[in-house]
Amino acid sequence: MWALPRLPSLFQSRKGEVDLTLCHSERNVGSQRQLQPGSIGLRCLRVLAVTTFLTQICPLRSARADNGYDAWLRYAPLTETERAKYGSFPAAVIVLNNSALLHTAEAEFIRGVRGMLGRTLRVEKGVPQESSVILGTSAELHSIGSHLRSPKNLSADGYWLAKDRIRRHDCIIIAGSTDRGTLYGVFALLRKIAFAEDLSHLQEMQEPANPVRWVNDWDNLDGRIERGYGGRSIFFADGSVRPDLSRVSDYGRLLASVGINGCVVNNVNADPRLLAPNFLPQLARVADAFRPWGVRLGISVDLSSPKSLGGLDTFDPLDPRVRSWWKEKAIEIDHLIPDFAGFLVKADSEGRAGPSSYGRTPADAANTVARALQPYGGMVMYRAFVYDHHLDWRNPKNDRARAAYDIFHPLDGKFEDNVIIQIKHGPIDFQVREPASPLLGGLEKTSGAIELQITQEYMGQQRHLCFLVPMWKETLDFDMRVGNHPTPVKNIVSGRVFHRALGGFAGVANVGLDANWLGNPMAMANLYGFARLAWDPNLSSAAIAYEWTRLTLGNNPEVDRTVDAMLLSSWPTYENYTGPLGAGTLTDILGSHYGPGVESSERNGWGQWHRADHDGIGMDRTVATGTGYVGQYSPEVQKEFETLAATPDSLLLFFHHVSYTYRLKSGKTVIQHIYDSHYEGAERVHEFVRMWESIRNFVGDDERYESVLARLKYQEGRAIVWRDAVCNWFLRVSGIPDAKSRVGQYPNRTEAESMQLQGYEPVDVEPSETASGGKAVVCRAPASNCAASFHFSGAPGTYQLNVQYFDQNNGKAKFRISLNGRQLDEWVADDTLPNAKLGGDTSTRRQIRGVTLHQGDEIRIEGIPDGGELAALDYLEIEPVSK
Ligand code: GCW
Repeated sequence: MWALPRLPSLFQSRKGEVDLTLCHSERNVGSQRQLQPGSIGLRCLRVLAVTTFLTQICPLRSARADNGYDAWLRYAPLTETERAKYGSFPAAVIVLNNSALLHTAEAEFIRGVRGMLGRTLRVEKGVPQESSVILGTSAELHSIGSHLRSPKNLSADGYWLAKDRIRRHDCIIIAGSTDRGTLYGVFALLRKIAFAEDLSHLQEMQEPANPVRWVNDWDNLDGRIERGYGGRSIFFADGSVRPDLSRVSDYGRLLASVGINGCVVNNVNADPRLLAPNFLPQLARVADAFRPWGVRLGISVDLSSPKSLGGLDTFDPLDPRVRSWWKEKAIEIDHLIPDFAGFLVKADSEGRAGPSSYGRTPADAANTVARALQPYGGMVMYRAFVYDHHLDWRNPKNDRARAAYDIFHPLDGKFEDNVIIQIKHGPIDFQVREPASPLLGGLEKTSGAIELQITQEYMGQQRHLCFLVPMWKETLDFDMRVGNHPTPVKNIVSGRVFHRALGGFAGVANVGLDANWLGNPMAMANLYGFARLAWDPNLSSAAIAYEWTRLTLGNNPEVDRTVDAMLLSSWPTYENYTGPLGAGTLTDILGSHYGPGVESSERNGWGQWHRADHDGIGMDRTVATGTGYVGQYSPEVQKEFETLAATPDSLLLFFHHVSYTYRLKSGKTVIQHIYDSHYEGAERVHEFVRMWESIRNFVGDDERYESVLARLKYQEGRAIVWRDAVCNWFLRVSGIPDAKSRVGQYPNRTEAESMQLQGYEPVDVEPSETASGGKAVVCRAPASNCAASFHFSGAPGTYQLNVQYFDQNNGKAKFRISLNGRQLDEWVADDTLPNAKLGGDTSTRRQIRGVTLHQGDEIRIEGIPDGGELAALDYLEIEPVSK
């Protein structure tokens, strides 16, 4: 009998004992909670003591299980000790106006306080008659006390939190510059309560650094999401807006809680149908769902719409008929969505239509659309991601990295005031390491926004832990030295450096219908971190990690320490086992952008070249001998990158072509760094698993605990796939062996093709480095059940068995492994990895821990194919368990 992989049963701990914590009614908040007499938790304990029919009598556990939906807004009950700090917390809340936003703020505040402090606040009107929480705008505060004034005038969306006496009553004031600011203040105060902060001297003012704090979602009208890894669209299905928009409203809540004020809901590869007269009312429903949360709706538009949708014979932005078409469209939209945020435009890029068809510039196009929106306060976010993807790779002077600056810098000052140039943070495309895009320092008379990618397209697609805040911080802190002055990117995009009224952040989020939004609860740290940086780019990575961990996993110091350490080292770790020294993510750039594919970026027009060959690696982008890209930076920055001597190791291969034996500043050769970093990265992921396991008893929620653990174990195996593929490719191409004799030598492995095969047949895998020894075995018809076996010949002892197999996405093959005829494990290869082929995307590891082996033992792996999936095996590794 084949069984699906087993999760631990609800009331069974890993040791097979009954887990008492699971019956805890307040289990989300960690281990420090005390059971109260008569509490459900204590009742459960009693019940557990007398019965074995646990699941029938203590069903609370699953009801409380956290599936990640509430993300950082869990409002989990504080401990009694923590609650004691809020003994004198007001019992009433007074709301100073009647707007929809303040109703939201009031309801949210009551919800949060009820969850964390267990009290339900009364709603009162007018001046306080008792100790109260006051919600309103700074202007409205005067109506209840003329002395109530925020320390300075708040800018848009800012808020003031204070403790003050009003008519002899101690009150807590949450006052925004606008209603939206008040809502943000509510969320900020709730965060403080979640952290169990003392509020007795509350006095804080906050203003966002950036006026534009938007997310972009790349959703298609059929419900698929481009580069989305968290399920299907929350906005669209089957060509229309979904009938039920409750997820949109909950998304609005999540976004508002961290200060996001705009959301573009459809793919930048836009479908013109979105602007059709019968579609706009549907979009108005989305705007309605967002509005109570202060999130304005924006949409991506296809510049060919006047022709493809409007029936004109042109979409030339300078044609008067095209201009009128956009004006009419803007009127139509304003009628339905009065607070419309604006249009996002991808044009002349990756096959999208654009002004170049008529010999016009991006400024011509952006301005035509911007003028149409101007009367209604809408903006145009025009993406600088414009490049030729048919570049001639044979020409060493060609360089995709140059494109954004070459195209947009000459247009500086030619854009309308409501145009913002949205610039990807690096000059290529969300690679694991890139320098800051020179265009971020190249627009002085035009507003700009930095585009960051929250969805982990090149960063492990949410299956790998990769906290991106430290990477984003490097770009935000990158000093462009414009005019020889300190000009960090964060101060340019905020508008401060060049005195622009607009500017800010756009983050590609791509949330989906999965319960936890992004497909992995840990990935939500990136959405949280993006928003917090958009609000305040001076926050440190550590502070953001700390906030997120406490809000998501509770206030347990052990959990905080461990998870923060994992988060903060996860990006360098991912970099280590994927793309070293600025060479880019060495992934399959022609396909999924997921697994290793070192060679895929070469000899094609996409321009993500690293130019690795027999002699060396790296793109020469210098002014002296290379593509001249370095010349796009200010003179002082040029000095950092023009010479080998000055360039930091981390970006060496982005800027220079060097031999494999070139010695880095670290003292290592390039090739040895490539080998070592891949081994270090894989080893670190192994530690992540151990770290997560060490906090099992404190995380306090089995569903989340298990799902994160499963992902980390998967990542542990994947890091080895990456390590081996990249190292073997470089070994083959450079011919230089690993000084530590690891690469290409795997003494604990038995290749499947060298086992005794029944029904299985060997096949070559392409590219060859994505399978051990370049080969796998597959179970093909007429066989319907295959086996590979061999006899163990090593020293007797305890081992971990690692079965390397391929989990294609076109079937659900089954595997079983047995020792001397006794089954050790069985599983179904039912993951939905982004490929149907054997190779770097699908190679997966199954670990079986703690197996005792003696010489001559027979190990047998059986596979049953399903659909197109051929139960393919790569190798078995018998790993000694370290003492
Ligand atoms: O990185 C590339 C992605 C495309 C995306 C494009 C872009 C929406 O692979 O899927 O298209 O960037 O940013 O426009």
